[in-house]
Amino acid sequence: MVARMRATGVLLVLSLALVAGCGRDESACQAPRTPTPLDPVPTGTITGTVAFAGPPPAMKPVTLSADAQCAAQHQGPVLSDDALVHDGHVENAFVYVKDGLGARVFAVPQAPVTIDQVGCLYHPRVAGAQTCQPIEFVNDDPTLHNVHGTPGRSAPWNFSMALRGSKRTLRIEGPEVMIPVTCDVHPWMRAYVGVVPHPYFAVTGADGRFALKGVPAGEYVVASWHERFGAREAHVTLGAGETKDVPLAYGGGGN
Ligand SMILES: [Cu+2]
Repeated sequence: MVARMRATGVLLVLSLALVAGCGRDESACQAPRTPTPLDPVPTGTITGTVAFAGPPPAMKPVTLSADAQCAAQHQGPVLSDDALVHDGHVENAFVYVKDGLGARVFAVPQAPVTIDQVGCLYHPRVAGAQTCQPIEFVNDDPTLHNVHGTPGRSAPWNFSMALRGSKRTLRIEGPEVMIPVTCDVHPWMRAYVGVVPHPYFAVTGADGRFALKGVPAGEYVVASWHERFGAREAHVTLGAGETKDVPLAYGGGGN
C-alpha cells in the first residue's frame, strides 16, 4: 500500500514536471550584450563579517524516514540548517551590492554555479549567480528528486532528476533575492538562489566572512539576506584601492 502510494506520488511528480519543466523562455539570455568597460575605473574591496548577537535560535531536526535511500545516507540526527551560527558568525547569508552600480552591464560568467543533491539535501543550501549564468543541478543520490524553483520575477521551473549522476542546467534572466528551490518528493529539501546582474555577491561560510572584490570606486548599499534572520543593509563609500569593512548584524533581541 505504502509502495503504491509512493509510486503514485512519483508518477504525479513526473507528470507535473513534464507539464511545467518545458518551455521556459530563456531567449533574453541569448541576446548579445556589451559589458561596460571597467578599465580604467579604479576598484576596491568590500569586506565584512555577518554577525549574530546573543544565543542563536534552535534548528529543528529533519525526519528523513519517508525515503529509506535518504535516511541511509545519514548517521545521527539531521538538522534543518536554517540558522547556522558559529560563535556569533552567520553562515549562509547572501551578501550583495544592492544599489550604486548605476547602468553598468557586466559580462556573464560561463562557468556554472553547481547545486548538488546529496543525502537528500541541497548543497549548497544558499547559492548566488549572475543573471543568465548557468546554474547546474546535479543528482548524486540513488533516488528521485524534483527540482522546483519558484521565482517571483521570472519563469518557474519544475523538473525531475531520477538518475544518480544526472545534471540539468538553466539560466535565470531576472534578478531576484532570493529564489526558493524545493523538492516535491522530499518536502524538507530547501535551497535558495540569489540572482543579481553583477559579480558582487557572496555567501558567507562558517566564519561569517565575505569579500566583494573589484568593485568600482563609488557609493553603495550593501545588503545581506538570511532565510530566518531577514535583511540588513549598510552604506559604504569605497575609494580606489581601498578595502572597506561593512557591518551587517542580526540578533540582539531583534531576531
Ligand atoms: Cu528530493
